[in-house]
Amino acid sequence: MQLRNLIDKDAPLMYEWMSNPQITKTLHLDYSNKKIEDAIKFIRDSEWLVDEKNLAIVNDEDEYMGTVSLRHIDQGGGMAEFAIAVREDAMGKGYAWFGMVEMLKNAFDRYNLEKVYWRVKKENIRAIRFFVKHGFNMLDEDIPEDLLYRHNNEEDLLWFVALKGDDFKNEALTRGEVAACKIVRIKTIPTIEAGELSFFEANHDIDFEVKRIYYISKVPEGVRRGFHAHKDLKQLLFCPYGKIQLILENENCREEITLSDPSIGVAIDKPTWREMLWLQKDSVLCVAASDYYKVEDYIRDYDEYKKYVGGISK
Ligand code: T46
Repeated sequence: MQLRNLIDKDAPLMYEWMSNPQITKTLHLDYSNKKIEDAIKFIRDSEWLVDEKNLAIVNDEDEYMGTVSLRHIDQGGGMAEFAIAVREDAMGKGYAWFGMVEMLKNAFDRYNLEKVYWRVKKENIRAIRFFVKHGFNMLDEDIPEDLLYRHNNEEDLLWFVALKGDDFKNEALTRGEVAACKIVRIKTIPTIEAGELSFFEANHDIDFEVKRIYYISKVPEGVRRGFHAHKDLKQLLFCPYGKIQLILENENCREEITLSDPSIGVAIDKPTWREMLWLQKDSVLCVAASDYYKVEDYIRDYDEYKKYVGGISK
C-alpha cells in the first residue's frame, strides 16, 4: 500500500465508488449526477490546488483503492479538514486506516499543521465506531466557528479532531504480530445501538484449551505490571475496557502494542518477556491461559530470562 498523486488512470475506479450509492450516502456531496468526466476533472484539478491535497491510496499493483484529502489547508491557522473515500473492494482490508494515518503524518510532519478536523454523518455508525476505536477525539463544543459556518451548522454531523503529537497510530488493527506473538482479531458482533459482543473459542480461534481465566482490574493509570516470562504457558491477552500498553520482548526484539479495543487480543505462546502499562485508569486486562497457575512456570528475573532464551539483544 502507498499514497501517491492522483493520475488519469485512476478515474474509472474513482468513478466506481462515485456511482455506488452505498458509499456515497455516507459522504457529504451529492454524487447522483456525477460522470466519469467529473472524476477526471477532480484528478486534474488536484495537480494545481494550493489549499487542498488529494492523494490516491494504491495497492502493491498500483491499483487505485481510494482518495484521501486535506482540504481548506490553512497554514496560518495551522489547520485543515480531512476527508476519505474508498472503493467497496478496499473496505475491511486496512486501506482506509493506512491512508488516514499517512495523510495525518503528512499534515503534521510535512505541512506542519497543528490540527486536522473531519466530519462524519451521525447516521454513519460504522465510521463513528472506526474513529472512536482508534482513539480519536469527538468534539462537543470546541468546534471552530469557521468550520461550522463552512458547513452551515449542519446538525446531522459529528466532528473529530487529530492534534499534532497525538498517539493516533494505534497499529493493533493492521499489524499481524508483535514480538513474534500473533495479534488475534476476536470475533465481534455489533448490535445496532446496543453495543458489541466478542467471543473466541478454544482450539478454533486460539490453538490451546483454556484451563484458567484471570483478569486484572483497579490498576491506577501509569502503573506497570508483569516483568516476567513463562516457560510453557500459552495465553491470550485482551483488554475489553480501557487502554493498556503491552510491551513484549523475545530473543530478537522488544516491541509494544496498545490494546484499546475489545476485538483485539495478543496470543503469547512462547517464552516472551512481558510488561503491561496501564495508560488509562480502570482499564481491564483479561487473560485466557492454557494451564493452571504454576509458580514454577514463571521466570521473574530478566537476566535469567535472557539466558533461558539464549541471549537477547535489548
Ligand atoms: C501474566 C500477566 C499478563 C495467582 O495466585 N493465580 C493466578 O492465576 C495468577 C495469574 C496470579 N496469582 C497470584 C500470583 C501473585 O501473587 O497473583 C499475584 C499477582 O500476580 P503477578 O504479580 O504475576 O501479576 P502480573 O500482573 O504481573 O502478571 C499476570 C500473570 O501472573 C502472568 O501470568 O502473563 O499477568
